Amino acid sequence: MDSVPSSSTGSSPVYLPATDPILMKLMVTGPFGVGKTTFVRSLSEIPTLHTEETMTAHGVPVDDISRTPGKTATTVAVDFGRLTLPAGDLVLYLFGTPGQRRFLPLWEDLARGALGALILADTRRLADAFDAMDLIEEAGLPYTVAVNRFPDTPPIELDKIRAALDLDPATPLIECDARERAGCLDALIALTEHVLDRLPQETAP
Ligand SMILES: Nc1nc2c(ncn2[C@@H]2O[C@H](COP(=O)(O)OP(=O)(O)O)[C@@H](O)[C@H]2O)c(=O)[nH]1
Ligand SMILES: [Mg+2]
Repeated sequence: MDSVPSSSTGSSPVYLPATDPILMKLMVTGPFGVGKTTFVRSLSEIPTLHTEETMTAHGVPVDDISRTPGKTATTVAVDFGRLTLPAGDLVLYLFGTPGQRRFLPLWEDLARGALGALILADTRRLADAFDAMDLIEEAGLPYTVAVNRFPDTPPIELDKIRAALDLDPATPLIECDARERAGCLDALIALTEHVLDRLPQETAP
């Protein structure tokens, strides 16, 4: 690949490939506390942009942190990161959304121009993913569901999760740990392939 030097660690800034890369805007969405910010942070090859605000007692009635007791901040606008896929010709711009319904107007802005979405789900409260699935389906975007593995969850059975979420057989469903880059990368590659498969031929790169 004809490109300027890039990082293989995924943690330091890189330049875009010198060849004409294909740019793709993707959303990373799902309920509050499911691991969206962690996911974008794990994958980005540039320093990520976050809009995290400290959670205070005012949020207690509306933001349930019982499943993520270590969570002290919440996204109020966007997480932003960038990832060049290993082949080097596809550059993904990742836009992580807030999880709470009260940020819906922002969410709609973030969806503009996106080609697909990764929806994170937590098996301890699977039904919370329906909100994001509804929004993404209304926006007409292809999506992939990634089940973020938390330590106190029973073994993940993807067949049962697929049935519980009533996923279309063509919708990719995979398991990851939002803190580990390799699994996050697999999730994003699955989404990217799904998006490319669904682009009309005349607009496909
Ligand atoms: N054990 C575990 N904790 C996670 C995982 N992903 C995120 N967390 C933690 O869960 C909390 C919520 O994550 P965050 O990324 O802020 O969720 P968001 O609200 O969806 O952006 C944080 O304290 C993370 O450190 C995971 O895969 N496993
Ligand atoms: Mg967040």
